[in-house]
Amino acid sequence: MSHDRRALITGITGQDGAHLAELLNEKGYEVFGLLRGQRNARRDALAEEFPFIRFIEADLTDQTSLIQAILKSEPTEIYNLAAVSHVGYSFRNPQLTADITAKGVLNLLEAMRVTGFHDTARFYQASTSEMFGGLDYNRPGSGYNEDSLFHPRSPYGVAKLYGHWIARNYRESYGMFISTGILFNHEGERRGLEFVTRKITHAVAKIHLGLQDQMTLGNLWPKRDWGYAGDYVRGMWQMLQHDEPDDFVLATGETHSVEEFLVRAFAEVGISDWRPHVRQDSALLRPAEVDILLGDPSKAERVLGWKREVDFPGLVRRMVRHDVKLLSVG
Ligand code: NDP
Ligand code: GDR
Repeated sequence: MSHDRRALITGITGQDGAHLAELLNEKGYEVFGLLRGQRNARRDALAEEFPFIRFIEADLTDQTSLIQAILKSEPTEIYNLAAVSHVGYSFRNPQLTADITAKGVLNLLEAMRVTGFHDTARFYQASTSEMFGGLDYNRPGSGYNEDSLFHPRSPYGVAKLYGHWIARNYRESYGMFISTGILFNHEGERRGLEFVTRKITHAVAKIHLGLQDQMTLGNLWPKRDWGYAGDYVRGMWQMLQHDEPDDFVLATGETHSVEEFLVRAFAEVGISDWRPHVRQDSALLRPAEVDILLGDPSKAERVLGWKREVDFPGLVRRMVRHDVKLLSVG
């Protein structure tokens, strides 16, 4: 193997996978990406955008394939970003969510042990603010930190909590270099259209261009701590460069409602009377909602020197502008 820094990324076809692949390539890593399925529709687009990625076929639910992936890539760092990551989908597919988002983490950690890479490779686990749940009793006024109580509110959150604890358990039991990033929502122009921010900016761009008139949403009042994905993958990398493995919250320290995001997105294209363009559908409500999330990133700022660069207005602006440009071309 030529490079002395080799990263294996699971979830390469997702939002964070693309941002991280780009960052690690800039830093001189050889980047390997796990691709699942017989024919992954994202493969060609990714290969065109990032010709440096070396794809390896494997699935988090198939341990033999994970062992092969590690043997082929001989990674110095593994970033486990793969998951069923949509909260609403996890309510409809709870068992699949447990198999991938929870047990998939164990499969990958065991694959590291079987191959002996647990001694040398560093491991990042993509944990989430959804583990906190946003309830009154466990919510510190200053925002959730690494020591806050967990109370997940969805099959996704529960599965991620297993992933978080099995990762910590392997760190404590086998002395592995495993860091978990408890990341609050992060968005951007690469966000999947099934998540509310991108769904909004894409629809606002279409409305602006006269390609559609209305969008359909669920609850508008939930609040999230929304940052930019590019800032957050930098934090993931910083966690694995630190002297010691640890757990870190990445967040902006601000919280805004879905409605605030919506209002700003419409304002970007000069629409102040947005209500005629938004319909609400109870089919988009979740059996349990996370009302409010606010994170306290002070540990990551202090220990890693992590700092987010994009603020909330900047995030909405870049997403709307990107989608207007994207749809204007087509
Ligand atoms: P995405 O939903 O965009 O990407 C999920 C990735 O997981 C896709 O590449 C998908 O591949 C892959 N995947 C799903 N199932 C399997 C499987 N069985 N085997 C292998 N790969 C699989 O997520 P994000 O990029 O937004 O997030 C990355 C990670 O960070 C996720 O674990 C998410 O839960 C977590 N997270 C995300 C936050 C956010 O705000 N974005 C915040 C906190 C945590 P395919 O294309 O084949 O479906
Ligand atoms: P979230 O993101 O559940 O926070 O999980 P999502 O964008 O799906 O929802 C945010 C809030 O918006 C409300 N909402 C809608 N959501 C979607 N997807 N579609 C809609 O039409 C809609 N209308 C209103 C939701 O009810 C919710 O309150 C994301 C994922 O990336 C997780 O993987 C990650 O762990 C967390 O962020 C942190």
